[in-house]
Amino acid sequence: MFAKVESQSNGIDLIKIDNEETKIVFTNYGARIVSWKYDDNNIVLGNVVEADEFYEDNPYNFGATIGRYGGRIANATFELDGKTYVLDANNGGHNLHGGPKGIDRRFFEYKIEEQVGQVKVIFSTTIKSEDDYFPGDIDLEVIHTYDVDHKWTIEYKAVATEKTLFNPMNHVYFNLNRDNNVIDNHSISSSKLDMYLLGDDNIVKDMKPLNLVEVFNAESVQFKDIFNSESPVLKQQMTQFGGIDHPFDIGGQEMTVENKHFVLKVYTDMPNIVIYTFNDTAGWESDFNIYKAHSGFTLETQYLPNDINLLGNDAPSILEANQPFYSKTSYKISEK
Ligand code: G6D
Repeated sequence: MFAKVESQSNGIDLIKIDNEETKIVFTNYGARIVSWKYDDNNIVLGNVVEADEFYEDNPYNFGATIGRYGGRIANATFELDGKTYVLDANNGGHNLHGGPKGIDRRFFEYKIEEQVGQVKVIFSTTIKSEDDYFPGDIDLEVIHTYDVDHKWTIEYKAVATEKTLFNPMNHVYFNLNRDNNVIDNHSISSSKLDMYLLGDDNIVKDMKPLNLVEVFNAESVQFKDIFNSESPVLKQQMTQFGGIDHPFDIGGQEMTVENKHFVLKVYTDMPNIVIYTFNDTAGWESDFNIYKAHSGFTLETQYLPNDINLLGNDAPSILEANQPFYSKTSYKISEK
């Protein structure tokens, strides 16, 4: 395995890692994954940056590191230790993806370590309170590791100067279809498939998720079964949001997504996974926008979005000052 770096004229570096039948590309712009290929099959979306041209500022956050808080914070406000914090509202009235100055659009420092059987790219940056209005600054390392087993691992290491919220994630979109057709034929399985329902504006309604294993009486569920379900609750949610944009409790640390060609395993120490089936693809006027609804799906490992307003002092995203934060998620691709 080896890595090579290609620098573009605009400050974007492409870090290309070759592992024979699979190849993966990261960039310093948003510490993103840019491309992941199994032979000539694209596993992830958004690889237009492969050409030596500006990475179009797309609203979908392809492959970007998102933070300091990945999901929505309702009404862009929260209370911590009796103090109210008001954030930028960049999604309706809500704060999404860490706000307009989230880390997805910044250039990270990085170094590459080539080790036996794996390559590590260690990205680092500092998130400043003055940029996003959360309390405290955070020193952050995002470590992307690719190994001989075709496994991509993301580790987050962080320390904050003050008690704050921290809930990072990666916004990669997958599509395992060789023809890149819509992902309706993919199935998901896990020891639990509990789906948190959304109220208006994509905010989690309550702490009572819908058990999909029970709804479908099956441990493996295809996306199209969810999209077309006759269950009144699911039908309402699918009609309102055009597909899945929901947090899941997967009941453990492992989830599988597959189609007839590939198996994608996700391993995470985060309690929730937000699955977004790319429901709204029309909002970006660009020649690069070749996407139709359900062209891909995300597996955003994180704490429950808006946990601070749902759970208050018990919100797991609360990070104490000077306490090291660590989290790890891996995605492993294999051919059937
Ligand atoms: C996130 O949950 C959100 C979606 O609603 C949004 O449209 C997307 O990012 C771009 O997954």
